[in-house]
This record gives sequence, C-alpha cells and structure tokens, in this order.
Amino acid sequence: KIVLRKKEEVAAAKALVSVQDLESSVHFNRTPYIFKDFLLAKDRTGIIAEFKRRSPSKGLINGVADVAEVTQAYNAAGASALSVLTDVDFFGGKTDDILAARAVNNIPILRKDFMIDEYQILEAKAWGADIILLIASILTPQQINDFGKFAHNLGLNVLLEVHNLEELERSICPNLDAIGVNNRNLGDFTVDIQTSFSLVNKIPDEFLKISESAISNPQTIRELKAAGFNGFLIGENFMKTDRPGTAIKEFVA
Ligand code: IGP
Repeated sequence: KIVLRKKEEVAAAKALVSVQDLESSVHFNRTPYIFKDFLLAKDRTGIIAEFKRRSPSKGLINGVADVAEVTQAYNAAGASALSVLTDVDFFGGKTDDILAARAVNNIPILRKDFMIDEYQILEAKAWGADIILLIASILTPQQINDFGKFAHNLGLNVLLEVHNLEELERSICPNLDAIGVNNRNLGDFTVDIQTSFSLVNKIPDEFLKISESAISNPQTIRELKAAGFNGFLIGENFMKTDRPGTAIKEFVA
C-alpha cells in the first residue's frame, strides 16, 4: 500500500521537477556531513532527534510545532543528527521541512521517508539532507545495494532499517553506513524494545548501530548503549509535548 502510494507521489514529483532542476539546486554540490563523526562525537548525545507531525499509528502528534525552531533546539541540546519526515500522506511532512531545517543547522539531517526510487535520493541531496533511509521490508536486496551505491556516489550516508534477523541477513551489503533496528513493527505498529537487544550482536561491527522507535526514557538509552548501540532515534517522546525543544533538554539533562 505504502509503496504504491509512493510510486504515484514520485511520478507526480518527477513531472513537476526534473532531475536537471534537482541537480542545479543550491545544496546539490554541498559536501554532506559524515554521520559517524557526529554520532560518535564526545560532545554529542548519539540521539537522532525526529521532527514528526503525525503518524499512522498515533494520529496527530503535534500540528503546531515549527520545524526550524524545534530542530535548532534539538541541535542545541546535543542531538547528533536530525530526522525529518518528508512523507506527506502518512506523516504530515512537507518537502520544505528539510530546507527549513538545513538553513539553521550544522549537523547531519536524515531524510525520513519510504525510498523506492533513485529520484528521491536526488531530492534528498538537492534539499540539503546528509543521510537517506532504506527500509528492508519494502525493498529487495538488489534495490538496497543499488540505492546504497547511488547514495554513496552522491556523498550521502545510508541508514538501513530492519525489524528482524531475516531482513538483516538478506539486506546487508557494503553500500551502507548504519543499521537501524526498528522496535516498531511497520505491519501492525506493535512496539518492543527487545527487538533491539536481540539483534544488536548480529550487526557486523563495521556498521554504526542505531535503535529506532519507542524510546521514552534516558535509562533505556543507557541500556541500549551498554548493549552496543551508537545511536538512538527518538520522535514521539519529544514531539508529543507543547515544547519538543524543552523536552529533549530535560531528557538529556
Ligand atoms: C521514531 P518514535 O517512536 O520515537 O516516534 O520513533 C522513529 O524511529 C519512527 O518515526 C520511524 C519511522 C520509520 C517512521 C522509524 N522507522 C520508518 C517512518 C518510516
């Protein structure tokens, strides 16, 4: 369902903005930040802080927050990277959100979306993103390898998302930088943090290890860190409050 919807969305975008237009955008020739440098930096928290207005599982989370203001506050609180949802239909994202975040932040930005076409990777580069997401459950191993290579050729960092051992084993390839274990099952939206603990030792050490979703307290981060994770993707816990920027500050204090 998501993939079909995305295909239509990409076709519509292609009709409006040509590849040539994307390649001549102001950000297209900028050198992306290196995800690893920020994730492992001593003065950063390892948190990838997400800007998310709504989700299929939770409905409306925050309809009023301003993307520039919130991402700047995330950055100031020590986030290692920012995650910005650009999916319109399911997450209420706007493509302009990445441009707005890029304008006021000097840390990596993840384009959080369902990537199914190289064109979306070119968009990510054109908007000033540094990292793209490849979701194992909606892509073939061949697509993951090809999109990973395509992104690397543009200097972008690649995060592969998996939810179980089978996805991890079939999807792993050299054209990746980080592997994220999603604690949320995208099929039925159930969450279980144990998903991360059970998969961490199956991820080869050459990849950064990220735990994604349903992280709601600092104690969980300490446990995930002890288990071997380098990064922690958090959205709802910050976005559900009136002031996501204040929420992250209190969280890391
Ligand atoms: C953030 P949470 O539970 O902290 O809001 O989760 C992030 O992991 C989640 O938004 C996410 C996601 C995705 C969204 C993980 N993988 C894939 C859309 C598509």
